[in-house]
Amino acid sequence: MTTPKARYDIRRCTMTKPISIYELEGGPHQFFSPFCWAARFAIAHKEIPIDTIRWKFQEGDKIAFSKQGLVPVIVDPNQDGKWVNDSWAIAKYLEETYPDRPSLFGGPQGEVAALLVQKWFNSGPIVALMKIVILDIMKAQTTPELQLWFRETREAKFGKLEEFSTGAAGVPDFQKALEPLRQTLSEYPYLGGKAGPSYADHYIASMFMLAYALSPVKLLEKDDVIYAWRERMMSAYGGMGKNAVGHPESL
Ligand SMILES: N[C@@H](CCC(=O)N[C@@H](CS)C(=O)NCC(=O)O)C(=O)O
Repeated sequence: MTTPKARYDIRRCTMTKPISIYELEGGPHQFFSPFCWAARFAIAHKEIPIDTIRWKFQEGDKIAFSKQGLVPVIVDPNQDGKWVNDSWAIAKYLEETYPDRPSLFGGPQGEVAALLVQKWFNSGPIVALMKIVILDIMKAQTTPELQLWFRETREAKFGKLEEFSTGAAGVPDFQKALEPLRQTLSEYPYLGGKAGPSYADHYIASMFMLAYALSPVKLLEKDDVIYAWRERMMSAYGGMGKNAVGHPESL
């Protein structure tokens, strides 16, 4: 199978002011929010430089202007400082605002397909992944207060974290949950097809970036087509994924 290089023209980046992104950080410099990563990949795909504003849980006051408390939030100085929150809304905003740049969806049909990919991942694989990494997410919080806050808010959703967590023992379940992705990537190098990555690729890659940022657990076997795809995604856009702080031993 041919593996086209992700299109990325760094020169075009200099023609547009950086978009600021409020990005969730653990310590030190571990960017672990999948939703922030999805937005980050999408901005890079549009060949727009990124200005990272580090943000931690419970810093809602810093993004109060967005009238909600979750990241990612982006601020676009090329559009009079317009802000957008929510990774999906950000992808749609970028596609609409920068139609002359490489497309995130490849057209309206691709937009619907990208939404389906997100819904699929969120309806199963995400829980399998959470079981592997949840304790690592808690440990990455930089103060005991934040760790306690993380525990309390997540235990309300998942129950006692030590019981919910499987650590590395959950890898076979996660791999099994990825079967539709595996079968698709056996036929195409990207969810965006032969041309290169699309937003559907960004979304799933962002989940692997969460794991890479915080967890030493190996999620994929080397002979898995998803492994090679993850390598391509982490190397895309100037190696944005590979250059991030994380656990190379987990790859
Ligand atoms: N649907 C939102 C989800 C955003 C989200 O849940 N962000 C998390 C970080 S991964 C957050 O900001 N959490 C802050 C909190 O729970 O207070 C998106 O896709 O952007």
